[in-house]
Amino acid sequence: MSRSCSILGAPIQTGASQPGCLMGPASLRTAGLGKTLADLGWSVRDLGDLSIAPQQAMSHTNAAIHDLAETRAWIEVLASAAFDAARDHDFPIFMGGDHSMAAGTVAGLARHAAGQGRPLFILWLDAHPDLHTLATTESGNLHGTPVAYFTGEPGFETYPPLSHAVDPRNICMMGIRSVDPAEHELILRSGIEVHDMRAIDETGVLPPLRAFLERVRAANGMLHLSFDVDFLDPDIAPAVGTTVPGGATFREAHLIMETLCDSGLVTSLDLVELNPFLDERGRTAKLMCDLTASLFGRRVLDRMTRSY
Ligand code: NNH
Ligand code: MN
Ligand code: MN
Ligand code: MN
Repeated sequence: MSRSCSILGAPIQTGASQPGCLMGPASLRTAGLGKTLADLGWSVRDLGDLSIAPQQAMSHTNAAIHDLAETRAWIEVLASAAFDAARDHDFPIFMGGDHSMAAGTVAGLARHAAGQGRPLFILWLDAHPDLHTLATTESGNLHGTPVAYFTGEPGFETYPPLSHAVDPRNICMMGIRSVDPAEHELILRSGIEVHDMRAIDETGVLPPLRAFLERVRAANGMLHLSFDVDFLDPDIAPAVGTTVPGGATFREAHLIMETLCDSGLVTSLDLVELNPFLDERGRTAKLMCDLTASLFGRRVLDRMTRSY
């Protein structure tokens, strides 16, 4: 019997500064995400897009914060939808939407993992650690806050109450190359494993990835991959509002996905921050689909075999 995956759209953009991420799910569907996975032998269920009700404005002592009520509502809806999707399918995929949505998806997945009696691990592929609290964010863009929230940092009284926090020692970040001072301080005291781009330049992606996967396996963990488009170098992935030069290459990104596939350990996925308004003829959306295909079992040799 084939394994089941679900794809669920979260057209949220209130956590970012630039509009456009709300078209992310449509762009990934247009690039053929569902069919790509079905062709790889997965049984694919498209659950459509989530939505939120109109919200009353919420203010915060940090006046930089914008769209708090909408973002909070998205997090609440997503936490519940992610719990349901993880219960009902072997492998849920959450299509963003800006990265504030990970506050919801990870909260729901942590609740699901706790119900299974298993720890939740997070692989965070991003140019940024997204470790601001509502007190420390200076941009006020809430896509910079999900990791601080789901690890149970204080200062999130206006977000939905978190039922199960993720242990910071179960988080591995790769690709990091833009860190604000408050985030740096939190990295040092939290025990989150961070491999910045300099570390990747020095060792390549495989040694830190394999060491992390061994930890997940030894703990019988569930593993959620949260993939921010800006992890990739802007030359190959222009469709993101917060490009940072010096990102992961095409082959580094595929090698990570192929290695994750071989491990069999990944149990859920966020595809976030795709802004189709900034894309060039769909190339970033297609790349995100191809990377997902590598994670779901596409192999160069299989393709050669099929074409002969
Ligand atoms: N750290 C910055 C901020 O808080 C950038 C966050 N932007 C992201 N994160 N795209 O992945 O505004
Ligand atoms: Mn499950
Ligand atoms: Mn991010
Ligand atoms: Mn980012």
